[in-house]
Amino acid sequence: MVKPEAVIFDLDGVIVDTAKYHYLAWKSLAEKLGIYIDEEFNENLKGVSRIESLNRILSLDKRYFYMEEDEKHKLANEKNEEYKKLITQIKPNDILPGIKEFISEIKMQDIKTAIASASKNAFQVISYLGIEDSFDYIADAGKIINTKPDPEVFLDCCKKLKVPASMCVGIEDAKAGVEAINSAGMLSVGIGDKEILKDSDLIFSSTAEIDFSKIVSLFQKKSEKQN
Ligand code: B16
Ligand code: MG
Repeated sequence: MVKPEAVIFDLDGVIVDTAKYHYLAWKSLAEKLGIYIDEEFNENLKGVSRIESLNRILSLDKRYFYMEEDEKHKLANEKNEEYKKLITQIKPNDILPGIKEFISEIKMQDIKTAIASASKNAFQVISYLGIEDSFDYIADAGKIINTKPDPEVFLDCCKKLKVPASMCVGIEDAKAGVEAINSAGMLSVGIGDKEILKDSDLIFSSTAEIDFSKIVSLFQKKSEKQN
């Protein structure tokens, strides 16, 4: 029976809900610039790199259509300092429902695990959660040149795990992330809104709903079609 050899997880929005902290930090920076953002707009920032998130916020106000790169980096850094303060609240209990059980289930079946996050704070967040040992590999976002929706971070995980992309499953909460998994040639599992994540091979409305048997059965169907 064919089954996946690795499961590659996004971090923010799949393992832990850090979106609320990213949002608070961006909102506070945006307010200083006289830009208003709400939670609906924040959806566009999920899975997107720090600098691209800033670009999307600045594009809301024509006064900021042009800004020197140095100035942008200063602002992005300011947001990050605020974010780093906020995430000190993260505790092992904040791991999203069902994730611990899901990781134990796949590990019992000798399936490898990795983290493919766009966040340069990923190692810190994982350490606050106390789950460093749950993963065979954690990608370093600082070394990834092309961010999601480019597949680079997912392909980096496959390479380090020594598993072909076609034998991997990727789990994401963001549209850009699902696109990245699909372009990597992996089976994509979306967590969240059916409309936003409609390009996923399989969607669960929340982490509590993740069902490994459904993933395996779809994985088998997909492999049969390809052979
Ligand atoms: P940082 P993921 C992404 O993490 C977040 O979803 C996104 O909102 C954030 O801008 C990005 O990381 C960069 O994060 O500023 O901490 O480097 O969902 O790919 O785990
Ligand atoms: Mg995410």
